[in-house]
Amino acid sequence: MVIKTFDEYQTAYKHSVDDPESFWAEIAQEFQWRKPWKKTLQWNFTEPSIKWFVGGKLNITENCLDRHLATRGDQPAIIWEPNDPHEASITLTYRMLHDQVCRMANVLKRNGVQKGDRVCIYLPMVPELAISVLACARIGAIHSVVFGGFSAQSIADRINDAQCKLVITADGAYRGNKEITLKGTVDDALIGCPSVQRVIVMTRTRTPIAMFKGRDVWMEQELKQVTAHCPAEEMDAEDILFILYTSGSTGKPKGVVHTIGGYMVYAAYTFQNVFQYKHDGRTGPQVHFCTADIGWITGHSYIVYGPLACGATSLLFEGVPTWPDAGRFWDIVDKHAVNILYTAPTAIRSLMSFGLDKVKNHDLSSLEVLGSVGEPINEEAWHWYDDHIGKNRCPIVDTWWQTETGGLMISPIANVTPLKPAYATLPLPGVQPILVDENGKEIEGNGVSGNLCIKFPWPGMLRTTYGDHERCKQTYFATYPGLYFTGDGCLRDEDGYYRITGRVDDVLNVSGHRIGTAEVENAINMHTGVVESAVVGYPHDIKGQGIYAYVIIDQPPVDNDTDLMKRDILATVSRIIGPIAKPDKIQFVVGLPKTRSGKIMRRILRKIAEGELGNLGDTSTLLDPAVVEEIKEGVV
Ligand code: 6R9
Repeated sequence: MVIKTFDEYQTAYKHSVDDPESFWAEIAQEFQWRKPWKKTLQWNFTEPSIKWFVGGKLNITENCLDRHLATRGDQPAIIWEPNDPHEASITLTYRMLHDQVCRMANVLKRNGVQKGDRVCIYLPMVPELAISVLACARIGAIHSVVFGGFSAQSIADRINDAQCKLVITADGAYRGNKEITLKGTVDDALIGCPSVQRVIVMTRTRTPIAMFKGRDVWMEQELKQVTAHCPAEEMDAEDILFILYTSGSTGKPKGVVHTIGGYMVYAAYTFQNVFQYKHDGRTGPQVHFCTADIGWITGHSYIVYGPLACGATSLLFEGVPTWPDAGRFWDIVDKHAVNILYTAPTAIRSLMSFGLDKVKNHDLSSLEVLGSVGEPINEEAWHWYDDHIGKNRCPIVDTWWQTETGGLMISPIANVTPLKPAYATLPLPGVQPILVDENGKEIEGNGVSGNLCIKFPWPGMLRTTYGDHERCKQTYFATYPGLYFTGDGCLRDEDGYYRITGRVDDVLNVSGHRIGTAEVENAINMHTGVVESAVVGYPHDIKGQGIYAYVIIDQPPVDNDTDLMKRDILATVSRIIGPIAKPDKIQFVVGLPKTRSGKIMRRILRKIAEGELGNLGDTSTLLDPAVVEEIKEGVV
């Protein structure tokens, strides 16, 4: 399944388009199935209904763990680097990881979790997070990991949507010089979550927390009660592996559903090929360091499932890139002889701003492949990454994909695909992109741009949105009938290379995090005294996009303290969604530019936020063009 040359890529790509079923069947055969599948693919994009490896039976943890024991039981599976560089790092071999996953799986069973039950995981980036995820998969429970930066309200919404029975959390988390409460936040969330019967709590920060009798148990004590023997549950290829919530242009975040067989094959295939992972690297099995949090899809696919399905060594880092100083990533690369570094443009831009001093004095010679994900990478950041981190000898794979796609979609293959800075380059085998205009008409040829859609299923794609299939259909398959719509704009240059230009819907990408403008507006509108708000993105040097909020209030703030009121609004957004959704700028306005039919003209607000005051385009259809002048005067 490994592509080694550009010719092989072209051959594989052609095969994957001419005969997708035989292409993916060949790859899937390399995994361990309890029962073979009867039909490779059944699909339509209308309902939509997508099934891969129909009738096949397997357990993904047998593929990620058991399968490797004979050949690489003593090889590191996970290397954990703690937040504090003075705390010892931990290495878990495949044998140790297998043992711990089985124990945790038995703890889940002991606490009433059965096949098909949903488990919410709200943990810091510690080995127990990966172990908990795999423990769910071991017994056929469905995990829903919630990123540690989300608020109690966001946790509650996600728990209720999926009707989770159990929550796994920790007393607290370390992030840089901060200590964050997790259990307290979960306690707040659970006031409104009747489905939760049990909370398993691990100790990380040893901060005092409430433990409620009959509901809360200590992970450490539970683990003492079980053995390391836990046979894997036999699962159907199309059983749900996990739910992961993500923001869209409307309403609350939706639970993207991935199923076991297709997701596994796709995560592993893309991992192996794009990063060209080597078991026989210069110093043994390569060390793969993906800096994402497991709370996002990147962590699911390229810290946990992809690397482990391939028997790789995956590094899991608890902390942040800028603590104790902005050299932390380089310190980790040096310390653990990292070979593959996969991070986000926002991290690169942030580290760039600290200058080269923090890069010097670190030996980065172990690096062989660099990756980028989460948002478009600008050329300046691309070159800095190439020059100063890769020393012009490591290919950069700019990987475009989404929570919904499960794995990488448009990306170079390291040392195979000729690169072009800031381009995600070419579709991977099995991926059939198509650009369409506003009316859904295909834009053919090269040197064109349009809305990016995918016209044929790939094994890692989402199957539904949890509990609301109609929403899945409307969001992804109704805009352009017969196509999966990504929400991204894209250009295809004269060489047929793809460059993703950013979202064309009302989704923001702030430091690589997806945030819906409607979500932020709803949170702002919950604040006392706010009448209405409109949120748009604007270019931000480090974050990629910043959040600009225009807010109408019903009366002057108490004591006329507008600054305090802005901070109160930020506190409200933090409470409702989490700190990651806090606007960077708030402007109080007396009105919003609306059309006669009452629609906010975001185009104008976007231009103003971008500072393009002289170039607002046609404002004649506005109900009250005077508000625009007023807004322009009050720009922050
Ligand atoms: C994996 C992940 C998905 C959105 C996607 C797009 C943006 C991701 C990108 C990229 C340009 C890249 N995006 N990778 N844009 N170049 N290499 O990030 O998933 O959190 O669901 O975000 O991120 O806009 O639609 P997710």
